[in-house]
Amino acid sequence: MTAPVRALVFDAYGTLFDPFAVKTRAEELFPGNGAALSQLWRAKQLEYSWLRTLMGRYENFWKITEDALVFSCRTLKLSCDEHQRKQLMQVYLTLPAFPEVKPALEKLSHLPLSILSNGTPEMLAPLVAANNMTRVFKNIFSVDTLQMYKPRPEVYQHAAASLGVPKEAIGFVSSNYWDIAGATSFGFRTYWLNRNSAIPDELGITPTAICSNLAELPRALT
Ligand code: LAC
Repeated sequence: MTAPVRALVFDAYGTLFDPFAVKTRAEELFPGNGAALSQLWRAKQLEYSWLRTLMGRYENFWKITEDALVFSCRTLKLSCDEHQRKQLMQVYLTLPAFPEVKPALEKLSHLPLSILSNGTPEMLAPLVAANNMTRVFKNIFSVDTLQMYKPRPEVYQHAAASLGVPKEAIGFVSSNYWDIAGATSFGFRTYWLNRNSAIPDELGITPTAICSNLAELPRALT
């Protein structure tokens, strides 16, 4: 029989908070390009996290997010001055939570809830505060402590060791399949939030359960 989940750890961007909310501001600044910019920006941000981890050349998530924005604007031939860049970066500090997130977390509050994110503490604290969730989370773990990004196993190990709970009793929740793959490979129980009916990557790794959004998680845990 599998042990019950004793703690829950959540990814932040894409799982709790919507990084594509930058699209509105991007569209205001660059009409007709909001969708393309927000998608390329997010894809490059993640690519830079993996590349820098592979090369052993860590820069924090704020820096690589800004670098990814510069690259994306140049690729799309958008002349983005420093003021516009700052405006877009600021949106990252106030991204909205997905609508079902807060009520679902309330239903899960009998368990210790933590965040484990690529974001720096300086990015995550205002984001959680902007969504009135400061008291919801027992811990906010950042990869910045380790200077390497997910899906390195050390990152998931850091959360498990800090919680003092065996990894097989920790439920890890992410909408990012690559993150779910890393957490499953490490040994967490994993819950993939597949909000957009995405196709799972062919990595030979299967999550413990799949939910279409966070509202389904309480049932998936029973
Ligand atoms: C995070 C990103 C990768 O919060 O979604 O870690």
